Amino acid sequence: MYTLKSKLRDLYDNPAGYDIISKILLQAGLPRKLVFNPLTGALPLSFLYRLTEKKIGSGFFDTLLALLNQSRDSLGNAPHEDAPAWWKEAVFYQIYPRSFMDGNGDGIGDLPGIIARLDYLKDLGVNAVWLSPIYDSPGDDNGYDIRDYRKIDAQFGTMEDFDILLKELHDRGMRLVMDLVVNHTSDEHHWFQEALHDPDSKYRDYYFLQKKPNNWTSFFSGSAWNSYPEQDLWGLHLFSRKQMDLNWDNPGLRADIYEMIRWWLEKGVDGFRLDVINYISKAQGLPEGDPFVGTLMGFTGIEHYFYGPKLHQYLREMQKEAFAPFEAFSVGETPGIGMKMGKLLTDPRRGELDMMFSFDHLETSGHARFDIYEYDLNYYKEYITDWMEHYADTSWMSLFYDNHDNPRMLSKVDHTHQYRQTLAKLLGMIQMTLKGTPFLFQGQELGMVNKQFKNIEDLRDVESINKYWELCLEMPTEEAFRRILAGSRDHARTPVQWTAAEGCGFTKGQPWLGSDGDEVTCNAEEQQKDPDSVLAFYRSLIALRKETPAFIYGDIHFTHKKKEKLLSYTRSLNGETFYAVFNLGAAKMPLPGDIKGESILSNYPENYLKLRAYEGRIYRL
Ligand code: ISL
Ligand code: CA
Repeated sequence: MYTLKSKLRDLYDNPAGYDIISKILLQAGLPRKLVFNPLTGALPLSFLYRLTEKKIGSGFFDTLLALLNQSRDSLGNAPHEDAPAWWKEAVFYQIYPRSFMDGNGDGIGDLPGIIARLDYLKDLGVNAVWLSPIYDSPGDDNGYDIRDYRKIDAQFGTMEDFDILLKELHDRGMRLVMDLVVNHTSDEHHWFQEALHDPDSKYRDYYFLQKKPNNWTSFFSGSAWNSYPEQDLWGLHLFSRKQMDLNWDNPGLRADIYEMIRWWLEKGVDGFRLDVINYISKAQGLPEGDPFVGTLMGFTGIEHYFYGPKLHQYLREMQKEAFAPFEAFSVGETPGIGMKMGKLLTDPRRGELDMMFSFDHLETSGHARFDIYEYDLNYYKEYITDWMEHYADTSWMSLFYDNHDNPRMLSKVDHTHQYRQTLAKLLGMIQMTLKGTPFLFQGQELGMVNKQFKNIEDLRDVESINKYWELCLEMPTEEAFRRILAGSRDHARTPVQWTAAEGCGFTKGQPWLGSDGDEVTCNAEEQQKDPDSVLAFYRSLIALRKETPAFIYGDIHFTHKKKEKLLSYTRSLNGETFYAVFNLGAAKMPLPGDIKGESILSNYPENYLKLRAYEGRIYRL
């Protein structure tokens, strides 16, 4: 049993303990280096308790100890050889279908639109697509609220369009990974409708419908409970009011989900990205959330489901029942999961997930998504060094900066966009040469940046809109809007900038979410013709990665670990070695003295004796 007398070091030996304590300390704004300092390990947990009591409160420590005493999984640390797999060799491209390409002029991207742009993806060199949800949905959260798992949403097209898309992708040597949203369904799903209206329905227990709510809050503002006065019931929704959480403790629900997964895999889909998959197991009886944890993390109740008691069990079951028979690929979206818990989820010997998306690198220490601050890439250096050394020894890492839930990394690092092209190329160079599987998000290859939305009417995202009105209760509207601009998911959701034309070459109609005119200077059509463009650079980078096994399976070794703002590492395999060096800041710095070999790629035109602002170089030794 862990108690307040346990040494921090012993708590750190528990994967959940390690991740939670480091998360709390980082959240509190301590530098990564300090958090991971071995000297603090000899202190007892009570020291942290005394140190923080006034701010943290004993409830937090009770919660922490309960979580640790419940999760006794330990890590087998023996590193292993990487077994080859297509998804380790792939470069993924995430398509957010509403915003990728509109085929019929209604202003909303669709499947025929995607099909029309497949040659663009082929030319870019990516060989796997992750497609965000295209299933039938009322669209409260742009498709992450599914009404029918086996139907294509009419605004995206038909099942016939889908079959064509899958075939056309496969014909071009590309794989298709779909989005699997099984933590919740739309409240319009027939399971929920029957559950709500028929007390004897077998679906009643598929959801959390009960007489009283608890104090949990929703990720999209307010309480996590809907009241249904006619039925005298409350229903749990961690996300929007129309996204009702599924009760995974019900075996019938799990069987239905696995059958649905197999149905898609039988169609020939290559795998799934599993939406908030770490939230599926909720603590028995849905206990009240600790107020301190709620304030610190921004969401009350999260400790009772972000790493729930049966998570590992359900993932193993899903792997066995649905994925394994098809040798299908799985990548979990796992917000809040840190490095060590992540290892438990993705160590290939445990049979749970192939890969996961951790989000620990998306904000620097002490910051959250809606804070206004500039991202210091030195934080990424510390993060990635740590993960490569202590996670990638047993698990295969996903590498990404952007997705449909976050502002563009390019803009987070450089608010003024002074270094736009250089920085876009630098990020790509790092992503393509680290060990792991790169996931590009649409538009990243063009250097697309955050949008200059003018006011809340310009935004469409349920999260931004709810949060805006919540913030307006506490601060002037201008300030509330500034905060929303810092973190809005809509920055990533504007149409892909295909051409300079009105509608960005994305639509002949009125786009569902407008651009701000940036397409005039940044678009695919112009960049196709320009050998110095971000697009051309990504094309070379992807080609380099695909033709160089050392960048895929090669060992990684970091150099100059203590030098601020310098990220440098070697990749080597079968006698072939590459050396990558990156200046992570705007100030010039001397070239590291240990550079040898021939420079094969740089984001600056000619060689120079220093590393310029955000300059990166790759050498072949
Ligand atoms: O917005 C967040 C919390 O404030 C993010 O953490 C995000 O909700 C989280 O990463 C989960 O995202 C996924 O599930 C959501 C959906 O809205 C996102 O688009 C999806 O990627 C609910 O399905
Ligand atoms: Ca359309």
